[in-house]
Amino acid sequence: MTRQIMHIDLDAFFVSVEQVENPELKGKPIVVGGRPDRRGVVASASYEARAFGLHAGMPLTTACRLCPQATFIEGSFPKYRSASQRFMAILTDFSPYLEPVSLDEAYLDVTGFESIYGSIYQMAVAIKQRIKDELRLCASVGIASCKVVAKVASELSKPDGLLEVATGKERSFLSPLPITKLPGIGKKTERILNGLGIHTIGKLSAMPLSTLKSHFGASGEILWRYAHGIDHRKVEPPSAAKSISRETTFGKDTRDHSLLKATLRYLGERVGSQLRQQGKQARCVTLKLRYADFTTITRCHTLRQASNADQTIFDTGVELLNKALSQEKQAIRLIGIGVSNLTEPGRQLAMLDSSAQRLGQLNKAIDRIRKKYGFTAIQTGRTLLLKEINLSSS
Ligand code: TTP
Ligand code: MG
Repeated sequence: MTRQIMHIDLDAFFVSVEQVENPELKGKPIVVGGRPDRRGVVASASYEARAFGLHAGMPLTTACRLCPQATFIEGSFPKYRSASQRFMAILTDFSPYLEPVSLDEAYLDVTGFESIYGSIYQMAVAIKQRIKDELRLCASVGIASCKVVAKVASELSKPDGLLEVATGKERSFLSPLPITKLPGIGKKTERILNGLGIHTIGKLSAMPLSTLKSHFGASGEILWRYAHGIDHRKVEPPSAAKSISRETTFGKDTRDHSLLKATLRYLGERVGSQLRQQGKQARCVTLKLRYADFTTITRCHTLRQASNADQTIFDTGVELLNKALSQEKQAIRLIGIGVSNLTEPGRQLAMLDSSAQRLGQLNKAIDRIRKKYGFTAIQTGRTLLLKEINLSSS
């Protein structure tokens, strides 16, 4: 059966999120990445800025020289992450066969969905509309029988585009396009191919497989297949997380044990909360420390019984911390805590152990309050110390 794959990519993602927040920025050359006088590169440029030659990866100083009238924005990752989560949630509503590729890009396997939406094209129109209605963002969509052609189609349709390549037309669609449109062809491959007189995907597809292999080894065969519009890669939903962790860097290196423990409690509660959200328990707790001289250590402890209780995560973390502090006297720059070896909860065991059961109920109640009023709505005594300091963690 012929597959139907969609590739969806948001237009000028970081910039567009900024424009939603501040509509005055719409229709103007905007750059997200940092101030023009700082080191760093362009992360996202509005299409108006691209007209001046600006693109992702360009040094900010060059961007400023080419387009001094652009507005330069530092950007805020948590904001983009949250927009990305909402974007992916919309896509999951349309098909469970979702493969997120980056924050603003995903493949959907939509084979057979035409019976629900009338056609795959109509389905794509509905997806774009929901993204516009709910997020005020523009997405470009490519539809084809395989991933590589769907991706090339969505890129080509940008901005606010929708392009469907009919099954059987993959090769004729790709043929006139410059080789740089094919995923995987970077500057170096382009140079070599140009040296061989190859500038279009059509020319590339006419090359003998053996010649491509002799120049590019194993990736020569992938190039040859992509150029023919052949790509058997499946849309792979992400496998469940194997570990969960949180860490934070202190504004100033510290030796203050109370501060270290309060931070550990806070980070541990975030880990515990995510663990319970996923309906998992963990067997392994890991502490991470980075010292003033940047040496980094991790220490882990395997629990006798899997747990998702904040108290257990914290107690284990503190034990590991105390041991580490007794061995190394340097000030600490970063502290982190994580859990791994995740399992589905063994309810039977928890029922036998009434203290584990009580902890479980307590954590459930805390999670409910936090879901309603925000994470810091309820705080354990130890983390109150942190009220004075920045609670951000990554
Ligand atoms: P892209 O989808 O590559 O770029 P874009 O969404 O800004 O523009 P387009 O309309 O062409 O899709 O990347 C998505 C986001 O990822 C982008 O907004 C910023 C971030 N990013 C970087 O931080 N650095 C980079 O080098 C690139 C390419 C993207
Ligand atoms: Mg994008």
